[in-house]
Amino acid sequence: MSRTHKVVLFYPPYNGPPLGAPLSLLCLASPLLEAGFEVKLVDNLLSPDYEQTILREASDALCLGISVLTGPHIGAAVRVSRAVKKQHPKMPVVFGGWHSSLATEQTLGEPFVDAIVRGQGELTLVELVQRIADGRDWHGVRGLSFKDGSGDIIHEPERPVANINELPAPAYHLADPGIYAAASGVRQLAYTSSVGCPYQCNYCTDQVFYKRRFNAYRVERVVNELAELVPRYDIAHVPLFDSNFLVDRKRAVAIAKGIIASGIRFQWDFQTSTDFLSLMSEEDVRLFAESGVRHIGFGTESASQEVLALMNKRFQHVEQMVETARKTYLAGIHVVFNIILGYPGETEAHRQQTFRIMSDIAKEYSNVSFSPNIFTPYPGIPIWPQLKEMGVREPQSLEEWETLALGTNVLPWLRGEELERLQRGLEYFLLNNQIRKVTTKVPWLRRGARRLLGAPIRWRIGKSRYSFPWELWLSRTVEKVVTRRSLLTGQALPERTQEVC
Ligand code: B12
Ligand code: SF4
Repeated sequence: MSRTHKVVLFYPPYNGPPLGAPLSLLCLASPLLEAGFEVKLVDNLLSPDYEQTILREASDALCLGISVLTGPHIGAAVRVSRAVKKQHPKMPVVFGGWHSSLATEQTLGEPFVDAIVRGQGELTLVELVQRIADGRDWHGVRGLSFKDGSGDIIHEPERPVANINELPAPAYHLADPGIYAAASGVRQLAYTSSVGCPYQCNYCTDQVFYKRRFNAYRVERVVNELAELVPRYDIAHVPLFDSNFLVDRKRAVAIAKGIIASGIRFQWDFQTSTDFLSLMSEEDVRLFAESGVRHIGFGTESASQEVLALMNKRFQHVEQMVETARKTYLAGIHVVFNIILGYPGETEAHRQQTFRIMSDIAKEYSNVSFSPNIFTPYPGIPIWPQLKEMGVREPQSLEEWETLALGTNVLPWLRGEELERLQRGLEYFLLNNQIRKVTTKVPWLRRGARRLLGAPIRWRIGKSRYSFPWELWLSRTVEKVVTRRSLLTGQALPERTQEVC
């Protein structure tokens, strides 16, 4: 039996906006605290010298747990694990989270990783830590993969996904929202009201973790927790991390009504699919706005029904995108349609169709913005077998996955001229939407500028003619001048240059 009770949990730095304290670690901390362990949370925002902090804290800890997403997380996770192993060779290093759960064998092949908690981590980690504290071996811990004494890799059977209502609330008290506010400028608190999505999109791994089961907190729990947390930490904004918030529309509306009835005011946002929102009444969508929803993200991905079928997104139709745009417009909610470009099987004609239809939607409904990305295959996505047949090389080591940033082009069908045409088309699509947004805000510019700039751009997109791109050169020059002026004067950039489009 060990005399120490401390567990160190580390959230590595990533590329992206600070979204509040890492929810994964706060969820993992709660059952550990309930079981009597002490938890030291290390996040680079709270501890910029995270490596030194971890080395110091690890000297009297039971184990180090690290949360790992594919991409930049991996670099710091590897560096810190190596340093810990060098200084404290007996200290178990446990990886968890999406990347290690989806590329378990490869990750565990690294000498500095002792165990991986696969999937939902709360119950598995507490059982493992208990075993470490008691000096017992790790065989039989469901959901765990580990190296035994002889270095063999053991995969214990899966642990069934727990009903999240039976799990304790995240340990928000471990992370001061004030420090995150200093980094992001907003007092925000990340919250998950559900996990799991019933769909099986071919590029998404939600199904691997949560088995297509929508597993959600009851309405009262969500409303009571938010009504307690928001004033306690003086929170202005709550981003929901649910995979698809509107799977149970009745529950979602009841949450909005509960928030209104609580009298607590804050902004919140969520992500979902257009098939669900388009089925809601205008009145219910307005209720979201009234309860504080300012923004909703949608994985629309393409406006070509053929590409949507290739993605196994047959549940989604263009009419639903239009209906979603209309209802959110009436409610005054800003929406972002994510777009995936370069998906295997997508042709230039499909792409043009997407640009055209999406532009038409944004023309009609000014609350719509777009976030386009080039298809990036992450570990464990269902389409990997076909991708390999098409010549996509799967990264062969943990560190190779680190450089797989979003949009990195590793797609054999999207090279050279084809890729250049895609990028040009995308730039024109974004420029067209930016012009529309700017000219809508300045009425006297509206007709003239749209005719002068918008018409040739629409022609180019429609015909896929991208030679001598003078409009792009002009826009880049304007952007440079505005950015330079902002750097010189310290004035904030105008909204339009910061937006995606
Ligand atoms: C919020 C979020 C982010 C945020 C997280 C920031 C923050 N401060 O929390 C940021 C911006 C970093 C992010 C980035 C990316 N993300 Co993201 N993200 C999410 C999202 C919406 C929620 C994650 C979350 O907090 N969930 C709630 C917590 C409680 O769950 P959890 O994190 O899964 O943690 C549980 C388990 O994983 C496990 N666990 C996690 N860590 C650990 C550690 C240990 C030691 C143990 C034992 C267990 C364990 O236990 C936890 C409790 O059950 C998920 C989708 C989803 N619904 O989960 C996608 C998701 C995780 N992201 C995804 C992707 C694709 C990305 C990006 C690669 C995409 C991109 N835009 O570049 C980047 C990668 C990082 C980068 N670019 O630097 C994929 C997974 C990809 C992958 N293979 O890693 C997901 C699943 C979306 C999807 N359906 O495809 N993301
Ligand atoms: S709808 Fe979204 S969360 Fe659900 S499977 Fe598709 S991409 Fe994943």
